[in-house]
Amino acid sequence: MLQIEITDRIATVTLDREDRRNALCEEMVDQFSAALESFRGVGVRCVILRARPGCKVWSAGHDINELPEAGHDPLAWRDPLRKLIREIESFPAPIIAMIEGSVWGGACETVFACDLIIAADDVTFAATPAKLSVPYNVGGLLTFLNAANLRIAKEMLFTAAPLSASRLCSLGVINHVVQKSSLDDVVYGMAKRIAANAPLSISVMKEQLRILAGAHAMAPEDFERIQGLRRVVYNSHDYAEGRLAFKEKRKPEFNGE
Ligand code: YXS
Repeated sequence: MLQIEITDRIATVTLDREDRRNALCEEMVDQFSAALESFRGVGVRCVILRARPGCKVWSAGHDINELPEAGHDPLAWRDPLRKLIREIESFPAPIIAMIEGSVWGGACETVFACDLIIAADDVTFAATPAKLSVPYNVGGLLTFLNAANLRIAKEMLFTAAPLSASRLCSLGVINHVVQKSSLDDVVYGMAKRIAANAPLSISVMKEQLRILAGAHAMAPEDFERIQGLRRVVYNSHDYAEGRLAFKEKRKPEFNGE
């Protein structure tokens, strides 16, 4: 499900599950974790996360077939998507998201959790919890808030509509949007520049920024209220309907219950 290559301390991880539009399943996330572990051992100084060149879909997001039945939290701590985000954020070297094609659902958060984002000029991002009646989790919403401002996060999450990479770049959500023909040069040029710098200083700054970005005080009762509200959603008819409609390849009929 992944292709791995390492050259001059730069690792390239290529999503390779095109038959499922690179949906992020548990097995793929486990392979990704194992790859990052192996990179630590050989002193990799920058990781590039990409899909196959010329892909139409970078990733269709969380594997919907692995979303639990109603009554279970679909984005609990042990969920593969949550594990993937934590792996990206805690890996000591910078991870550059190299994007072609369209990005959906949890794959948007995956890209936003990466340290740098460089996208081709025809790329779009669609955050889709509202399409499936999924109650996004607190850490995941924080990833969106740290990547975009509140207004843009709300537009993405409430409309579930694709936003263009150029618009997100103008808003500072994406580092660079380039012509597809120069994507490789720009990404690997940045990776080489990072790999030539001091790895210890970079890894410590990455961890400092992770801690600072996640430093949000919250009263325990507020967290419990959020979790209670999320439980209402993943116990709802609409959550069950969202998953069923996808499986039956039809438009969901939400009734707000
Ligand atoms: O019909 P077969 O068996 O060939 O399988 C189809 C799709 O069912 C499958 N597939 C997926 N399987 C599991 N999880 C997915 N996310 C997923 N997406 C696609 O791949 C085969 C080819 O799909 P098809 O025919 O639709 O391809 P396409 O090129 O016409 O369209 C590509 C997409 C990405 C526009 C389309 O597949 C699509 O809309 N996929 C779902 C995108 C989405 O809503 N993702 C959110 C997943 S849930 C998630 O990420 C979070 C929990 S949340 O919702 O909170 O963000």
